[in-house]
Amino acid sequence: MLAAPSLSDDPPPSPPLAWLPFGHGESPWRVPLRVLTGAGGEYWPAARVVTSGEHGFGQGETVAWRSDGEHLFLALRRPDESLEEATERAYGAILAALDALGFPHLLRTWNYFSRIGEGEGEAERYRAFVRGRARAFAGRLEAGRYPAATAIGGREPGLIVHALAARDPAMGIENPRQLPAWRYPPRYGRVPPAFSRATLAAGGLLLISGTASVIGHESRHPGDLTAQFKEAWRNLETLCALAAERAGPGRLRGLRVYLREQERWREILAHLPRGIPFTVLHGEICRRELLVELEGVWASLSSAASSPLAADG
Ligand code: 3EB
Repeated sequence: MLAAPSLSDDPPPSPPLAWLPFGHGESPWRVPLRVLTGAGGEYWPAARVVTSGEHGFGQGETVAWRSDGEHLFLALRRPDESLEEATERAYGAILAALDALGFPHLLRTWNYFSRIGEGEGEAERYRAFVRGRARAFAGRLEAGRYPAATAIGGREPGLIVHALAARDPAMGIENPRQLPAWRYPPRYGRVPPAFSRATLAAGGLLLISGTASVIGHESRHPGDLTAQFKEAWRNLETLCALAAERAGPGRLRGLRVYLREQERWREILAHLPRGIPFTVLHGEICRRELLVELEGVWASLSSAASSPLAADG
């Protein structure tokens, strides 16, 4: 069973499914964003003994992987001079690794690249990323089976993709306050984004996508950080409530907050709920008017009870 990740300053003592240090550096496992406040990394506990390796694919793609036999974590880093092509190749390599290693169900991805809002119209880098991902998914994954996702801009060159996959399928969860991203109208891009608002993994872990102040398909509260935070929070809570209908009561186990204007992190602190570990990271949200994005993992209490982390809450 997939256990909730923990925010931590140090790598865990026993080999984890994944240890993702925050901040800049060479490793493909790094989340290449500056910590504004909070823990220095995130670890995903392993259910069993961990194996790891690297998979090479055509055109120089290398995917680093770690697995505990039930779940697979992948990390890939590559140049992004042509972001659409880079993304298509990256996802092609990831899907090939899932096939080769026997974890067919993609639960969650994180995508980091620089200058996400650069370029006008279809030339915008975020849209190029969206098209590349759609091309890789075409014929292999359909709406309703898309992974949860985050796509966030950083300062480091290159495309970094982290992905979590399972042997068992997960359920895509959509937010009734928002249009599914794959139904976004063409004003946000000729090709709509292929991600689910959340996925509920077997065993009761909800992996919540990057969640912003979007209602329907429209950004709300442009320029108002506090109001955006509160709207995004309501979106996040809505997804947790839907998960609880399926998996029983639970709680949020950890939050990442991505903030566009790094000097404003103190304004966020007042709004963060007590008792939920969080880290605030400096990141550019894909729409220019959005100042903040949230993501988190929610776990049903029954899943928490069998998790190695149950004692530390
Ligand atoms: C939104 O709600 C904000 O393209 O993978 C959030 C999370 C967003 C993931 C993605 C985009 C993605 O549309 C943007």
